[in-house]
Amino acid sequence: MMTEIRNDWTIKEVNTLYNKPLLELVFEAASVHKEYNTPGEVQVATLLSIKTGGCSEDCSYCPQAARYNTDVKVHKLLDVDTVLESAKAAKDAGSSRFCMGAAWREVRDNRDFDKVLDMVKGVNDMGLEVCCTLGMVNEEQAKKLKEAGLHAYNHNLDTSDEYYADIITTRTYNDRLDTLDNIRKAKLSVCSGGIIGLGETHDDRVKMLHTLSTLPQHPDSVPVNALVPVEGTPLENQPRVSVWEMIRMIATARILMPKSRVRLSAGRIMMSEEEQALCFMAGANSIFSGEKLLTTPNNELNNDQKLFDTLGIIPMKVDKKVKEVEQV
Ligand code: SAM
Ligand code: DTB
Ligand code: SF4
Repeated sequence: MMTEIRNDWTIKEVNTLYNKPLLELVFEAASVHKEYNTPGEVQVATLLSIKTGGCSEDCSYCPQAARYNTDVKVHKLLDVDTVLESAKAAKDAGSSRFCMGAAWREVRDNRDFDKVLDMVKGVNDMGLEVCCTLGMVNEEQAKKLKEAGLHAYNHNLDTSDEYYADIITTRTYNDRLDTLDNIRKAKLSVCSGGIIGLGETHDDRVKMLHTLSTLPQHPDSVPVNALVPVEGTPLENQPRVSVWEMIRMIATARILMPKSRVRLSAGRIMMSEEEQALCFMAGANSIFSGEKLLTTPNNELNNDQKLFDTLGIIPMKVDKKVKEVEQV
């Protein structure tokens, strides 16, 4: 019998899973992963910052907030052609998903949004899965993005409801959940996850995983980021999280949300090949590849291809179906 897909997990159950002995947890996650996905298939996504820096928000981890003094090179929205060239290069290099990020608090109905809609159309026409992360959106904007050909929208919960106000004061957890609702209503694929290493407790991680896995539908993708501490941000001196904590998060997410793509996201550049292999074993089946995430360095595609060869991993093909994840 297949392990059932559930969105009625209790905090206690999530807590018990999260606190299992690590190897037992990884073994269970690997078994669930094998039931629902093709192990050895990993999605390769490429990120591009289409509008960098100058953001009005105060997310304490983010180098793009205008109020912090960081080295980020601020630029306004890129031209459509420049973005399409980047998308083509990503496709040629073997990426199947192209994700465009903008340092905006929210989408506004103006000419910049029209330009983003053109970018979405162009990238979709290339046959790539297009993803955007543009801050908060209302239902009408989400629908416009969908009509332009957008496949997925990334909007992270980042941490627990309780810890959120310690990290960001310029918006609330409910604002985040409302945007996730709007994305779902527009029938876009939902991408939502979080960051570890913000100074949160284990309970905060458990609560975030509980919130994600009890949404009306599991997010289709769940990025797990390790904080990249950036000079000039309030979290610049946060100690690096141990790789074991990343593995624990990935494995727990995999068991809670068997069909979602669990993405080993920021922080991968700090990991050895062996450490990454353990993350794949624990159920991670998506990565960002390419020399940059949004503003910080990332693993080069060439090296990732070598690692894939070593581990016998095959890059996932484009899949534009929005999964209707059946829930009980
Ligand atoms: N402005 C939009 C928003 O906040 O949703 C989109 C871009 S924002 C940079 C996308 C995500 O990047 C954030 O939600 C956060 O999870 C992640 N992020 C930003 N800075 C990070 C850092 N220094 N380390 C790890 N993840 C980070
Ligand atoms: C996600 O969860 N991680 C990516 C993507 N979604 C947009 C962003 C990570 C950003 C890391 C810091 C930077 O490069 O600016
Ligand atoms: Fe702005 Fe997004 Fe960075 Fe927050 S995470 S400061 S909203 S770009």
